[in-house]
Amino acid sequence: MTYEFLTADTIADYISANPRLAEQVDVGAITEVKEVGDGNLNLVFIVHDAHGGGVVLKQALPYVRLVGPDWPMTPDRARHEAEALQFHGRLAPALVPEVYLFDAERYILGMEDLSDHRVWRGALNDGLRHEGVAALMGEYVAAVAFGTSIFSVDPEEQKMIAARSANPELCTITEDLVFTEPYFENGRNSVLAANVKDANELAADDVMVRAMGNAKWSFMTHGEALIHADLHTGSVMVRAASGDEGPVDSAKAFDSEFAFYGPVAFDLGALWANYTIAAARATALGEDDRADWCMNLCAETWTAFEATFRASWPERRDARVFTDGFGDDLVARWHDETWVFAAAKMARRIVGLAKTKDIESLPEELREGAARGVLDVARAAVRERESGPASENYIAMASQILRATTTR
Ligand code: SR1
Ligand code: MG
Repeated sequence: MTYEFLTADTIADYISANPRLAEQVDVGAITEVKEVGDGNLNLVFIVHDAHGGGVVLKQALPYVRLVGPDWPMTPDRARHEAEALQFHGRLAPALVPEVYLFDAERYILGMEDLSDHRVWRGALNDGLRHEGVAALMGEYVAAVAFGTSIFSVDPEEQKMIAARSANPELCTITEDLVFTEPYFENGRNSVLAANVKDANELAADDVMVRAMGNAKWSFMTHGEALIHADLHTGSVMVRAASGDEGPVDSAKAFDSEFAFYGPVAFDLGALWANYTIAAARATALGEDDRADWCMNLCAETWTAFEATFRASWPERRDARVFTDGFGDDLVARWHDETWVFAAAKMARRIVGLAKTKDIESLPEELREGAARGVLDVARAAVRERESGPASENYIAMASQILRATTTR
């Protein structure tokens, strides 16, 4: 597959040739072209002009950037991202970046410049508290759950959209890296020597492996909604209303190239997992108060998700068998699945490929306990959800484990 890759030198010409982009940036007054792709897959450029204009250009490479050309990967993922952002943007315009252009020949997405925002994971790692983001992400997941599913879309049309949204290669990454490889080594796992025993115990945990079988089955077969499918804290941009932290006036989910029709709780579990990982970092650093704040994000996301979904429920297209009782069952099922998807997402970020800066940037002596804590929370989550699935139970359980395993 050959197509021309963007470079800092060719960006101005590319913008000039695309009127929708040229509306955002004055090409005659460009002051800065920065390559900022710190994800695992793509090239990302931010372009600024002297008048305060800006645009982001993201180009999918035909391989996984993290690994290189030895791992080929369809650049059609850029179309999935564009189409998901556009659909989600119609449902929750404030909660995703605006898309200006999708170039199907060069797999380039032109979108809103969010330079006045920052990536939430980075802010969390700097010890900052952005208030309200977790609730906004709960609202986003609920808007997607309701608005892209058969509760809002004509069922025949929904099937056509789901077919177009099938994203097999990206789903394979998740099926392998999230659900399988932490338990069946494929040459991509790694941990500190001090955590080898923890990783071996995880892989030998029959209860965990069985839970991962159930979760993977759900991921591979439950086409409930056009989910984001990679909704970690590195896929969220945040902007404080004033200063560096505090209440936010904007939060946006981006990087939705993994989007496909999948289980709603997968996105909720991804958020919970990454809140827990942020809490593990705070605990390791001796910041117990901030760890509690991070863990409480789980409740904020869930509460907002449930309230938003329930508020939409009376508007569903067909209430005949999708009764209020069914709606209650669905919400309860999603809460239960959130625990298990969170467990899957935590374990993979400790043991498998594509780890998190939250844990990896800790000094080794602290990283040992934080990694162990996250793995122990994952193994406890798949067991303890059966004893009472309230978010508060998860928070209490995880906080206690993270404190008990710290090596500070
Ligand atoms: C090979 S891609 C590795 C990971 O990066 C993305 O953010 C997804 O989480 C994926 O699993
Ligand atoms: Mg990503």
